[in-house]
Amino acid sequence: MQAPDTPSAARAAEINLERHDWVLDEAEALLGRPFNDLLFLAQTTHRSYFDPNRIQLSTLLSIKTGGCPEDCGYCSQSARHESRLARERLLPLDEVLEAARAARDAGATRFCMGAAWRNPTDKNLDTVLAMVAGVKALGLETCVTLGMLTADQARRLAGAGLDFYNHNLDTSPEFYGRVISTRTYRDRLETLEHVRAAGLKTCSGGILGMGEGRRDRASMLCQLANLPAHPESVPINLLVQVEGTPLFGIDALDPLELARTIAAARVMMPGSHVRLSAGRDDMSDELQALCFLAGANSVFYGERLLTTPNAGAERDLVLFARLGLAFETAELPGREAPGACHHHRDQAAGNAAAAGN
Ligand code: SAM
Ligand code: DTB
Ligand code: SF4
Repeated sequence: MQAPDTPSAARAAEINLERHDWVLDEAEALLGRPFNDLLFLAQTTHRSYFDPNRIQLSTLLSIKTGGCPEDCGYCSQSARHESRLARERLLPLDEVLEAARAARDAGATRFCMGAAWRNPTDKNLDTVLAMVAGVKALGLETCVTLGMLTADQARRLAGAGLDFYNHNLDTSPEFYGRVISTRTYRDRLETLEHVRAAGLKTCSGGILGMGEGRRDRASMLCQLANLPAHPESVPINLLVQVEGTPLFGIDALDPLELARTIAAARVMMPGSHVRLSAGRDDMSDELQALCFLAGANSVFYGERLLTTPNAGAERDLVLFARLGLAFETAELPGREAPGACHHHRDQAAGNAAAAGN
């Protein structure tokens, strides 16, 4: 019989736990473990919760671009920065549904609609509710990110059949004031409370590479993991540097810190989908592979994020085929499983063959 204090028993005790009592020193120590130990723990944890060779694909659409009154230092859409994108109107329903259909046909299972608002007005929300219903009817999971929500707005979104609400904590409470001044960390936590209370699934994560330190990354993960329920979806974005924003030109993050943060997110929120989110366009295939090994099991899939380019479906299908990664399917009635769709399988196989595999 194995003594309870052997390394393997200790390791077994480290995984399979969904905890909500992380303390900052502990999370920072996790992030700072020897790289191989951290990745092994993350991959072992990942395997006890998920099929390690399957990822979830979400496609983004900006339904209302630019002219945002908030001052988020990373964002191209703030009216307060020199980057100032042209302010556009809320897209018409038919354009949104056309984009959703294309995303579904390309293999995505979730369609995420983002609006450059501090918060939606009730009139705008009516329009979004129609979009949610229309996108759902196409057999896609739905996610929206519209800024701060009242409890009543969250309930109305749930009533329309919305699956996920995305609202990121973005960074640690300690670093937050260096990035955003127009809304508080508490405001963000309150919106997440409303989302949970309405019975919506939560999508919440943050951005790395904004000049924060490892302790900030650990602190952000503690905030997420210590929520009353782990967010079902945890997007980890790498800052996309946009000219004219205050964070443009900041030193790039060591890519291994991204892999470490993904691994720690996997260990701390073992049952959540961890999404390797913005920034993939500038990542090597090898760095992405390392992040999948660290436990990332979701990506934004498609040609664009909200206002900047994404890695693109063609490149992704080759990469997924090279890694033997299959797509997750949405458990929604009336939709064909993308992994089972001949078009994608053949396309991925053809692309991989062209890539010499
Ligand atoms: N306006 C709403 C809000 O901020 O609550 C929703 C849309 S906003 C663009 C959604 C999230 O995208 C932000 O919270 C941030 O985490 C992420 N994001 C925005 N610009 C980014 C950038 N340049 N690089 C990485 N992530 C970014
Ligand atoms: C999230 O965490 N990342 C997405 C989504 N949620 C809304 C947004 C990424 C935006 C990247 C910069 C841009 O395209 O404007
Ligand atoms: Fe506005 Fe959202 Fe951009 Fe902040 S992140 S400036 S709230 S669009």
